Amino acid sequence: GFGYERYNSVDEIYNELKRLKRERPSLITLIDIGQTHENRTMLVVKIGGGQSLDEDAPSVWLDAGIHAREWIAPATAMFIVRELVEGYDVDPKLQAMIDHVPFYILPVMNPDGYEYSRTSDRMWRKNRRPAECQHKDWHTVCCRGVDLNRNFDWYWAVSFLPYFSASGSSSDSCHDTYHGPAAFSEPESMAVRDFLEAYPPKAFISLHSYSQMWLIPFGHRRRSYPADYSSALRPLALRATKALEAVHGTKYQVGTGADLMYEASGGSHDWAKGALKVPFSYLIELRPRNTLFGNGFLLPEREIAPVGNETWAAIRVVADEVFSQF
Ligand code: 0X9
Ligand code: ZN
Repeated sequence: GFGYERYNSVDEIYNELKRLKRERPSLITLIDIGQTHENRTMLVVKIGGGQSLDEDAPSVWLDAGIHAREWIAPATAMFIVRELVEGYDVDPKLQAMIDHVPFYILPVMNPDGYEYSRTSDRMWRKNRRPAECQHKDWHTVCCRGVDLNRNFDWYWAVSFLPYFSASGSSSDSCHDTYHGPAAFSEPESMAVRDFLEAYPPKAFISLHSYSQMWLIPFGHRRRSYPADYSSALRPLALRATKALEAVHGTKYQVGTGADLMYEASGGSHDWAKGALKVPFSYLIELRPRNTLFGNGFLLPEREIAPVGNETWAAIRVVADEVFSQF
């Protein structure tokens, strides 16, 4: 069964969300935002804000598991779901915040890929789009999957890199960063786009692993920043990561993905800021910091609670800022 300090299956996660909904029907709303290639439901849990879906209310969006193998991300999203539900009764400040600023949480954005990484290939990253075949020299190769974090309509399929790069955005369907045949070609990215356009949030946060980085738009190009990067986005990111560090001493780097890592276009957090104009948009690369101790995607389950606690402290800073501003 489900456990908050375990890496759970999609079914276990959805059953836990349904159990919470039965327990707290006035606090929780479950929203089916779409179906994947393999017909799994994409389930958003709304916490707070009353039961009606008010498009104009300020809100915070949190998604996790856009990349299949980054298991700590869905676990952290579920940890934050519990923090919100349990904190509501015992923390009056949190209650006031949630009543005014609901959270929309999509704990598993890529459920097909997540299940595939649990059952068949632990290092799977993309979704499970059916195979596309290409002719390469004298033979045909067919590969499955699109990198959903290259499939958003922000400089989609644009590569600024002079040579083939493993980390940018690839037109090769066999590559781990394949951007797909068109922007928003995938049911998962389409469902998220449609929901966010209908209920545009004030903060957009996407959970990934790993590197311990708090990434700010834009990631498609080095030295490219939104107009309010220095006045709003970066100062809030610094406050959030300070709160994070105060919990267990975990250090985060703050900056754009392009400056700190590599240029990559078509990312969801870039699209949220650049196209949807969400005021605060971030991508969080959770623990670990590096791979000195092996494969960074294989974070032991005993780290789920500490990661959950410290990440919640940081996200709460963002939500409090939305609460005080809007
Ligand atoms: O490559 C990604 O999509 C993200 N890293 S991950 O290891 N979780 O896959 C980072 C995207 C942030 N943007 C840029 N680095 N440009
Ligand atoms: Zn990722």
